[in-house]
Amino acid sequence: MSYQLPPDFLWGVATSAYQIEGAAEEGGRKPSVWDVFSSTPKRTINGDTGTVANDHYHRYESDVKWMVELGVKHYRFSIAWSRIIPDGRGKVNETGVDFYRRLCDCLLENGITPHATLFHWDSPQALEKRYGSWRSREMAKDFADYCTAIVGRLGDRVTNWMTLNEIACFTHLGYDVAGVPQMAPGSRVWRKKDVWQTSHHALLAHGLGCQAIRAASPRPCSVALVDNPGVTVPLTESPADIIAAQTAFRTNWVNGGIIFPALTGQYDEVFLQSLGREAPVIRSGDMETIHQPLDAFGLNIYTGSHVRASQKVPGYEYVAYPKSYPRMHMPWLWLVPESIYWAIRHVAEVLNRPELPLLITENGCAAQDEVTQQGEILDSDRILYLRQYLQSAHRAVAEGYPLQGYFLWSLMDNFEWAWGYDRRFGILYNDFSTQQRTPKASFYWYAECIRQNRVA
Ligand code: IFM
Repeated sequence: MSYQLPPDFLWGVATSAYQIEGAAEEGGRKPSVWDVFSSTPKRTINGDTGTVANDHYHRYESDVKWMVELGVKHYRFSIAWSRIIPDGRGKVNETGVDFYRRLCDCLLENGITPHATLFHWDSPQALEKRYGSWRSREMAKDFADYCTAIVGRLGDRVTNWMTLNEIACFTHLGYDVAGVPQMAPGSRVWRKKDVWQTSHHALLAHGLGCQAIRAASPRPCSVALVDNPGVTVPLTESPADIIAAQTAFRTNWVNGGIIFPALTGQYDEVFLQSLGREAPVIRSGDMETIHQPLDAFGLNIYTGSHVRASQKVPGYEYVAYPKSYPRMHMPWLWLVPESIYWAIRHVAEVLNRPELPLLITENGCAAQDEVTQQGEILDSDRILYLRQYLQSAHRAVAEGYPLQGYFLWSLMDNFEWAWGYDRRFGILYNDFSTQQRTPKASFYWYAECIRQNRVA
């Protein structure tokens, strides 16, 4: 099999603002919740923060040169709300907007299309103080106003917009902290209902954000949401295991309360029943606001769970990973390449959205990279991971599912949230003491995929 992809397949790389920009106190930027969280003792490994990160704010031109060398034609990055409206609402900081103007100009001059995510977790701390960020419905309105401000200013350069990245992570992992160490910012809430309320507000922000983007864009544009569903993978591909995986997908992790409302306009019924009194308050009109027409949908896929048919109610069971099951350098990063194919197929068949153009907006892995005496990083483990996931993406395309492109996470090693700089997801190695970037073997392998337009 040659694993050839269609001529118009989008090859990209992805990053996010807080994870690479640094320059936390420059250009009028004010603190985000991640500045405060990461500078609080014991919140991140080694007390790492994104204050300097990859210093991309000052080095974006040379980072774009690396993209040119890679041959990539699409770049997904995020915009920091706290650079654009440092107080969360109110006055726009034009110096912050200018940074993204310069970045986009540099991308466009180099033939690279910008894909901008408007929110990748780093909300202004001022809104945390004012009303507890996502705990309040006000956050959705403030987010939409921020969308209006930035899309109106950058819409002459950017036509591919993504509203929010991974709602479950910045709501459920931030607020649902009863009894477990907090993995992300968010004031502690003890009731599940309050946690579900935060993700409901984020869904509203997505809906209002879509409307704001379309109203503010000076040119026709594409609007997407980016989600990381819990992917159920049939253990065998027997018809019974496939039905089991499809059934389980509805209630796996937070799917029924996030990807379902976004794509169908309703919380999944079985899921809502299982929440019972812990379900969020849904006001009249909310579901219409949330269920906006989309031009694309982004899937961030890293792993999956195996499911098989069972005689017992509910007709399926999860299969635990055996002791020697392969895993990359994160506790949750089991090697389940089929998860890409099944995520795509579940959107088409379980969510009944076979027409919706899809993008893999993130896929990649952390590996224990070592620099050899010759200064090379021979990450054959990362190549093994990426090749198998891309083959699974190819299968989806070959079977006719509307997968349009793939963004590798990540262009370079960066600030991996609570794991700080301890975990490396990049295909460029970053020496954080010198900010020197070095291509890993996976960089050259991915360049070959792009050059040959196939999974090499
Ligand atoms: O680094 C993160 C990213 O910010 C969101 N998706 C998962 C990546 C790896 O954990």
